Amino acid sequence: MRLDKCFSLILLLVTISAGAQQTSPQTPSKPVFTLQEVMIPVRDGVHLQTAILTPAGQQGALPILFRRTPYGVPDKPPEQMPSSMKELAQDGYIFVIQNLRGRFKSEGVFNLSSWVDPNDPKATNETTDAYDSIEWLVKNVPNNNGKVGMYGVSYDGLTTALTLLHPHPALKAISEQASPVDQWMNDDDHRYGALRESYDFEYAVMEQADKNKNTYFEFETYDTYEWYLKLGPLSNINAKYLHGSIPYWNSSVDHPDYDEFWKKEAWVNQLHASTVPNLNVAGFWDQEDPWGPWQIFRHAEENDPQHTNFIVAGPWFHGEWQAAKGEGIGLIPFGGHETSREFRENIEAPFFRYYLHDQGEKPQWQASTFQSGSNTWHTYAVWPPKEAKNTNLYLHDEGTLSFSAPEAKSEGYREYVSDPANPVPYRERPISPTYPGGDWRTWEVADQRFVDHRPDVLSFVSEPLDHDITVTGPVAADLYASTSGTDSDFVVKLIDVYPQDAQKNVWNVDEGPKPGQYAQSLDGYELPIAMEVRRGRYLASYEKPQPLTPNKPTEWNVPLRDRDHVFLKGHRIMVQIQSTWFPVIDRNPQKFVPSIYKATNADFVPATQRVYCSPELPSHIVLPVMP
Ligand code: PG9
Repeated sequence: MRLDKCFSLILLLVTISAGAQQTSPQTPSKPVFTLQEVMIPVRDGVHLQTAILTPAGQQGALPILFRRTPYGVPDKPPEQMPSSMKELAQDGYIFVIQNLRGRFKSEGVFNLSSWVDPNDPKATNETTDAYDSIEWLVKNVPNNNGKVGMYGVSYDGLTTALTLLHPHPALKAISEQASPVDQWMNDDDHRYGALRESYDFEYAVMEQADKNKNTYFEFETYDTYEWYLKLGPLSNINAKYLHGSIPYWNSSVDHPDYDEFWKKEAWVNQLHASTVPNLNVAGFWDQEDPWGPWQIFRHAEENDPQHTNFIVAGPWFHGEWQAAKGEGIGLIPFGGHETSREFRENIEAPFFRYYLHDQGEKPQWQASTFQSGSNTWHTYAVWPPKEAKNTNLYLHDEGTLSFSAPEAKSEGYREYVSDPANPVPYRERPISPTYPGGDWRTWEVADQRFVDHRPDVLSFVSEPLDHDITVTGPVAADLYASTSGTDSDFVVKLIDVYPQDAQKNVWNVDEGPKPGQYAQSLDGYELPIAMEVRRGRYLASYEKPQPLTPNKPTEWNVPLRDRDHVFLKGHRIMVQIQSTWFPVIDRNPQKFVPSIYKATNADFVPATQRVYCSPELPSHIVLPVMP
């Protein structure tokens, strides 16, 4: 497989192919695996293209580590050991990689779907395809020890996680990593019903335009902000470009609300027990699937008497834990740690070693994190830790933030005009196409000073902290806000503002980073810790969108997901609020229409937005603060 055909760095790293980026220069160049390609038959007669990588010189029976992907399998063995596999390979595994049905040489149709119908004995889906393939593998792969593990990031994580619904008896352990679970509610395609416009469109094209490759949509301008703005209403995507040719995009258009189509896709709602030992892995700054792993973890927790359900989270972008080292994200260093290597060496490899090789110990914790801010590894007996105490951080109308509730003294609100004709960019322009670009990976840690001067972005900031504040567990915003329109979005960002003297800690290039040192001046850097959007039409009901009453203050609960971060002494905490986040989130017309996919140009209107900060309407962030 050619490297430039791979859609993301992470999948590049996970995918086995020989390339300088993926190999350790010290490793010898003799082949480390032999490769055999087979077509595995599944229950409906479809054959799935599968690459089997057997360690060169294998002695004795080994477990199988299986990965199922829509992105292509290797056609030749790697000459050197990919760094992302080194720690696992040291224990000895037969690695098996399979193309999903309908992708590349695998027969059948690729629906880009997570629907598993437990009541239809004839149905085929990713759960049954995994089951049938494991059945075939344990019977046909020479010298396997009868134990299978599965793992993978993102789509490969989804196919791993879907085995939880009906695992094959030989499947002894899995590590689901950044799997989505409900594509209307969160992760790749929507956030509580708000469309992730650029992602949903570009990804569907990538996977469904051509069975035999990953296709990058050809934009007429490099700055996709400009392209999406000129595109206008969403209906123009099919009218001008796709002409109904991409099934998944058509499904998005046909199902704007949380209807049966999306509820069937929300496979995690069928999961109520830990059916196979599972190491869930999540990135705090995962720009694609930050939410799914926590949902899988929580659903499996409903019934986990053997304690086989674990979660690991770190300050990573999508799949960064498979990078060679993981020493930082964007400009933010991890205090000298090689977090990705440390994760694989100390957590992932021992996990599979215990369940597939019967060696070592079971993890003694339920959750393990690499905590940002303090740059330290932590383990927790339960998640969220019981010691964390929910503490309200209030917004004040003079633009400040504090732990004291607002008093009745001034106006009690702040306001701005949100104009869909001039939306706030989600990252600094030019915004390159999502794939195969590099800047997409780290946009969630971009310095938010690039927007805080805009009149349609409200900033609230605390005094410099006189002690560290450790936030561990689920964070949420509770806003009281109104719009002069009949539909609207509110985006909330929780930000760590670095002190103005951070530059004294810039590291010496010859010596490399030491804890607390930065790659370049981070003076005043505004580092987002959590960001999310809510769409007004879905505040009352996800199934039946409803117009908002103009200018009526309404409570907006904005979940900001699980976190583990220390706001250090001397830093300040900031909250930014805005009503557009483009083009990662489509523009809300701000006038209620039955379906935004059918909105016309005339429906997009400016609106005056108010955020209340009064004793009666005290907008605040809920922080789980550790003692
Ligand atoms: N985030 C991608 C994805 C996963 C599952 C469904 C759709 C998209 C991925 O990186 O694979």
